[in-house]
Amino acid sequence: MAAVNAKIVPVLLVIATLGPGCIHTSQTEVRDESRSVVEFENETAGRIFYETLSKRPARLNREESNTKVSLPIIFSNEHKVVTGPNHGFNQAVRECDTNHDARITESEARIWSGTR
Ligand SMILES: [Ca+2]
Repeated sequence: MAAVNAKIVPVLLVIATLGPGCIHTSQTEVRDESRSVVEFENETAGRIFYETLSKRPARLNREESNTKVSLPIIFSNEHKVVTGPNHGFNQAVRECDTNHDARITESEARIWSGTR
């Protein structure tokens, strides 16, 4: 019986030391990708593309994942991964360059921007 108490007491002391508080760690990591290489048919195609890209809501250009690990009352850890700005650019290129030839034509840019 005394041996059991000897093991439980340190655990209880740790819990008592932590008290009602909880050790919480939070970390946000930005992961970006390399920017897609793309060319524009002409200056107008590039201008339309970049103007449309700049008007897009930020939520369309980002992805987020969130991992939470917790041991109730004692410990919790949150790890968030967000994508960087190149992800949004690459996503826009994939949407705009409909035939995927790494060349955005004025027509593709106009269709993508909705300014036909
Ligand atoms: Ca194209």
